[in-house]
Amino acid sequence: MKTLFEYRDQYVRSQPSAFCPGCGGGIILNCFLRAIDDLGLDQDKILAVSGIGCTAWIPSPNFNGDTLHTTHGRAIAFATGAKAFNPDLTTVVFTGDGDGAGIGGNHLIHAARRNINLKVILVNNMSYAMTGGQIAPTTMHGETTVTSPYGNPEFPFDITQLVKAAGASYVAKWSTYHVIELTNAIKEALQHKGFGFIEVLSQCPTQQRRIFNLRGPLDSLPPRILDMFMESTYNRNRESKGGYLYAVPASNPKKTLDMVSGLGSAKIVDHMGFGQVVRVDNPDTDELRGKLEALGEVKYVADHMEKKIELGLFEKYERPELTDSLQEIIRKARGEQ
Ligand SMILES: Cc1ncc(C[n+]2csc(CCOP(=O)(O)OP(=O)(O)O)c2C)c(N)n1
Repeated sequence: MKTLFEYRDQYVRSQPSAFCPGCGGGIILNCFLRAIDDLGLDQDKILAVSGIGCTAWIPSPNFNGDTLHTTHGRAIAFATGAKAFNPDLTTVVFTGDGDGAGIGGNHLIHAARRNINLKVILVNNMSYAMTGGQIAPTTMHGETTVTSPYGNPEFPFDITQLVKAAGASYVAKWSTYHVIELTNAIKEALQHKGFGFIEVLSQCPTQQRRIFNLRGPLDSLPPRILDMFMESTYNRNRESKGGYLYAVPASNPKKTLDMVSGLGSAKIVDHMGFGQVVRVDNPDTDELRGKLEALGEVKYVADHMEKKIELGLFEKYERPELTDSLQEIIRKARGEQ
């Protein structure tokens, strides 16, 4: 097993980081580098393509291989050209949710439809982060951003389902909390012949402090957001254990926490759907529900699966791939058999 320094020296160009402290970009770069290292891929035969935004800086210029930093929303279009011209290149696109699902959304669905052998890592930080945190097509309904100070009036895309429906033959979704699963998914996608898509929920302390109404010092936020990803998601390929409920406070979470003491082990957690809630762990959830509902400080009692985001592997199957079909057309056009 390589040391962190060996990974860095082999795969990362030495330079100051462009990321804000606590950004998820470094985690995603790390997972990508470990995936290519585990697979023994030649970094000189990898092309990393990105558009514009913070996410675009994950490979470019950090990755010590070929990188193509293109225009906003057009990374998949550039990558399609590069891959069609040189099918032997392992071509990986890093795109933000604004870049890939907003301005570049059309390229995304058509690449999935064509089943071109590209890998797309779409980093969903739920806003246009680089330009100040404006609403993106992934911002959740009701959330506060600089362009929705009274709450987002729109509803987001479920990008994973969109890409799956468009025909992608490998689709997975993870978060920056799930580093092992994400690394394995990148490896699986790289080995898959066809359009491979991975959506990654990523932390952006700079913008998400507003979106999720997180208070406290900035350096306390990255681990809190990672915990929030853990608390607000479940793995569709593994049964959820349960044995706990969320008490949504009527006013103050601290007051609710004090009131539930004695009903089970309880703590205040951040939840992407409910905000700050008190999680009460007690295997007898039926009895617990009655007791929580009887407390004046509890506005609502939520089931352990309620408003959770589904992660895991969503699609994996084989079907004809575009660059193979293009090569066949070239052979035919040249009169070769
Ligand atoms: C054609 C064009 N429109 C708008 C911009 C301004 N712009 C730069 S980055 C960005 C947002 C990127 O958001 P996202 O793709 O979600 O990436 P993030 O920064 O969140 O990683 C925008 C709108 C641009 N550079 N080019």
